[in-house]
Amino acid sequence: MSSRHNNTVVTTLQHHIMDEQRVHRPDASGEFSSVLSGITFATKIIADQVRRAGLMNILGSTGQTNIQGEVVQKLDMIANETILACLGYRDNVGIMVSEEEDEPHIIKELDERSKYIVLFDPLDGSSNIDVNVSIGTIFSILQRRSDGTDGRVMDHILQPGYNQVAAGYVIYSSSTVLAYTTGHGVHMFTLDPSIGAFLLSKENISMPVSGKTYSVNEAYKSQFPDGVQEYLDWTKTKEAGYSLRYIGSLVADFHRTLLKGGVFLYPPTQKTPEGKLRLMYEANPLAFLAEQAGGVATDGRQRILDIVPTALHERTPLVIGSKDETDRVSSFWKG
Ligand code: AHM
Ligand code: MG
Repeated sequence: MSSRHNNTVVTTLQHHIMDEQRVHRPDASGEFSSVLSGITFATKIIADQVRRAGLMNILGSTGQTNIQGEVVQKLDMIANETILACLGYRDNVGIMVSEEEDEPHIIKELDERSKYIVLFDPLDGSSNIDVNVSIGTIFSILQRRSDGTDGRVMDHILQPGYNQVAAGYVIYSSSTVLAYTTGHGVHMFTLDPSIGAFLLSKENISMPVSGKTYSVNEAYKSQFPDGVQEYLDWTKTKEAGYSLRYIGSLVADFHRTLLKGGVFLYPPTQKTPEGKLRLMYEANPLAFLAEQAGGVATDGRQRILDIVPTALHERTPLVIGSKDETDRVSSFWKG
């Protein structure tokens, strides 16, 4: 469903989700669209808060309280509470899992009505907030399992990434952009702040098959496995001719890799032998998007989406990006 404006077709995210449901899930009840629209509503509020972040510091008299005497909260806590508030009252969401909280939020008993489990990193890359660098929200949606759980909450949550029914991210940057997939391609929307709507900007995105950009925190090189170090040495040879781009904000580094190609790596280090990034709400959703766009995501050993999680906040090494570039990393490092 789209509108025509000056001979240009304008499609809102809401309409896009409804159209997708009509084509791919004609029997759908609309509950799933309602979960997605809850998330997008929250991200509009977060985008507004991110834009005001600098002002909040100015308005806060001591750094502790703002001009109304309210406590100035950290933006990542605001983002967390915003998502919980926007999704918590929806009948169809049973459980929410946030990077900011140790335990899952059990909102309702999982049943036919409240069958969705939403996992999210409310504000990824938050160390970049104070320096005006892009940050983002990442989300993953699972459905409760229909068998073999005896009602155990963790069994419903700890599902491999290939079970995701949707995933996406929002990047708060020069513009606010949302990318999502439900397993039928990756679609991108740009927020028009004047009307408060996400408008379709790119449909069925393909990640370039190759791209001579690698993205890694190379300061840790001496701590990386030998194969990764050899790969990084190779990127600097004349024949390779690569460029390095590293923002230190996963959503921003992934967004660039999705559109321009290349590879992002966060390998194991001596300090973080399991990797730093979280499987369930960072690696899994981005891996789903990468694969839907024709890219690849592994932990060096296996496909990210095949990993069976054993803990809520489990970490994983991550190699994600263009097919040729991730293959190249694998030819040096087997994980
Ligand atoms: P966060 O979820 O606490 O923000 O940490 C995750 C971030 C990612 O956005 C980014 O890719 C990575 O940490 C950067 O880590 P480092 O500073 O070690 O390079
Ligand atoms: Mg994060």
